[in-house]
Amino acid sequence: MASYRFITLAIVAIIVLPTVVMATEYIVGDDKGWNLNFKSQDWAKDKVFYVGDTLVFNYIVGNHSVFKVNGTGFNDCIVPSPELGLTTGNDTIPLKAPGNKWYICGVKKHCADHGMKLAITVQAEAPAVAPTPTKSSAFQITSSASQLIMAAMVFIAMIVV
Ligand SMILES: *[C@@H]1O[C@H](CO)[C@@H](O)[C@H](O)[C@H]1NC(C)=O
Ligand SMILES: *[C@@H]1O[C@H](CO)[C@@H](O)[C@H](O)[C@H]1NC(C)=O
Ligand SMILES: *[C@@H]1O[C@H](CO)[C@@H](O)[C@H](O)[C@H]1NC(C)=O
Ligand SMILES: [Cu+2]
Repeated sequence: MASYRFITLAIVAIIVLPTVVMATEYIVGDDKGWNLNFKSQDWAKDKVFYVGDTLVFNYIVGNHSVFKVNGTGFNDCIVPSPELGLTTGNDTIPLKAPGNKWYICGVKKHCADHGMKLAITVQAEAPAVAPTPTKSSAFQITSSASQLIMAAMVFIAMIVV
């Protein structure tokens, strides 16, 4: 009975986990955090951001801040009014919509003089099963149908257990 329950949980995990694991939390600047001489291009270049991911800006409270701006604000380092800024030192920003996003530091001339600016492009939601160009739509239908059948089997198994 116990092992049956374990198998059921394992099957649930196999179905559910891939969609959960896809959401990534990105620490901006990694170990160095959101700091002077942040190398925006270096940090972002190998990353693909998807809707559902989050950005975390880590820094010493008071030393920096985070403002979401538009492309003009990014290029010209235009800091919006202070109440629009994030200042907790651990600012978590969920990426809710696809498109270009721009963030700058609002402290002194950190944006203009120290490169404290970040531009990223957020892609639409990451597919649970990575699509390949060769996959036919028929296969995709088959694949989602088999997922449905598996989900139904798990549901039945759980009732039985
Ligand atoms: C934070 O700001 C304070 C005051 O300006 C400064 O003394 C300190 O060195 C800064 N810390 C870091 C890690 O930059
Ligand atoms: C960018 O943001 C600034 C300040 O919020 C605003 O005045 C300006 O019109 C915006 N520019 C564009 C192209 O949206
Ligand atoms: C930063 O915030 C996240 C949630 O927004 C939390 O999980 C995490 O523990 C916080 N880290 C610190 C160092 O406060
Ligand atoms: Cu700063």
